[in-house]
Amino acid sequence: MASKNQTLGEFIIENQSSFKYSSGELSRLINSIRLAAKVVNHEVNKAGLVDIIGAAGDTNIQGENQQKLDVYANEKFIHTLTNRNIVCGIASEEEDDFITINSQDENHQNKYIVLIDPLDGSSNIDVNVSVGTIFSVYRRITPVGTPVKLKDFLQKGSQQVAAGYIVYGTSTMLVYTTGDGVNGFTLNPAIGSYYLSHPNIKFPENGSIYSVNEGNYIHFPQGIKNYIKYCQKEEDNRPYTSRYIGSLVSDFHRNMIKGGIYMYPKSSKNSNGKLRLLYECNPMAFLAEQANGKASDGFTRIMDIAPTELHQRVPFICGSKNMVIKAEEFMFAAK
Ligand code: P6P
Repeated sequence: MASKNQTLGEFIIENQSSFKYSSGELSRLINSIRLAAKVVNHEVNKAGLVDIIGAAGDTNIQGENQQKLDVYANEKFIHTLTNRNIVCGIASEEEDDFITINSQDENHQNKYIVLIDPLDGSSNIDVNVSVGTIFSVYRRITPVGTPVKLKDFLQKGSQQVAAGYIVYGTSTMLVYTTGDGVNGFTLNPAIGSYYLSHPNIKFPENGSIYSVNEGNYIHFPQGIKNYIKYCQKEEDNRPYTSRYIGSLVSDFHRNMIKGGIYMYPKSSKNSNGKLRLLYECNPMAFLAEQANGKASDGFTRIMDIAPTELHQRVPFICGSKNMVIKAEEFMFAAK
């Protein structure tokens, strides 16, 4: 049983046996993410002080300006995961293709792959708004001992063995699941340890916060427009409050604690929405469902979507179960 103020290290050891693949490798994987997060946190927290912010000049496969901190975070997570000799492959929002990790004994014995958005919400870096890292972990499906293949990365979200995020906010938190609930750990920067601050987090089944970029309203599907008007109607416990940080991890985290719904729908500008299925929507959907929430594209459970490409986008509706159900009702009614 988790006890408050337990360190992340103690928690991992205590709960390792409950993880059905408990071989210690996943624990070492979570530990390596913990380490990389501390290093990235240090840079994020001083971003305004050194010339590490601002566009790196390059653009990534998303066609977005790569902020230097994006590049830095990407390099740190890839370096840490590679050096710990734990994974056999990595896919990242900042990398055009997946990376094959040749295990130090060159025989690809590692059985986990990681997909990562190293610094989500990076457009907020220059304005001192919280950003986050999102990660998703699978067991490979191609034979151990061979180089990973694309199919190892194109698994449904329901096959994830772990997922989580780090939110670099007013405090730095690591929130993750291995399929046995969601737990949040807060970093004590003075000693560099994470402490269990939010054991067994659950989405309130109902909420009164909706998060969506209403600047895109005229481009939304009619079902989303109708749901937004429902949220704004003076009736029952509505109108709801609108909160939109522009950083998925922060909006998700607030909604999970307080209750709420986050939406990034498709639009006439983004025909499949903006968010990436593999390293944004699937990990957040795994966390949502483990916290008694719900995640869909408006019609289909996110973790049932069969991926077809590494950087594919999907419409994303996620949060308190009854709010997502209501939004889906509006989507089906307008179909
Ligand atoms: P928009 C950040 O770029 C991100 O991927 C999410 O973290 C965030 O919720 C969304 O995009 C913001 O996008 O188009 O509203 O600025």
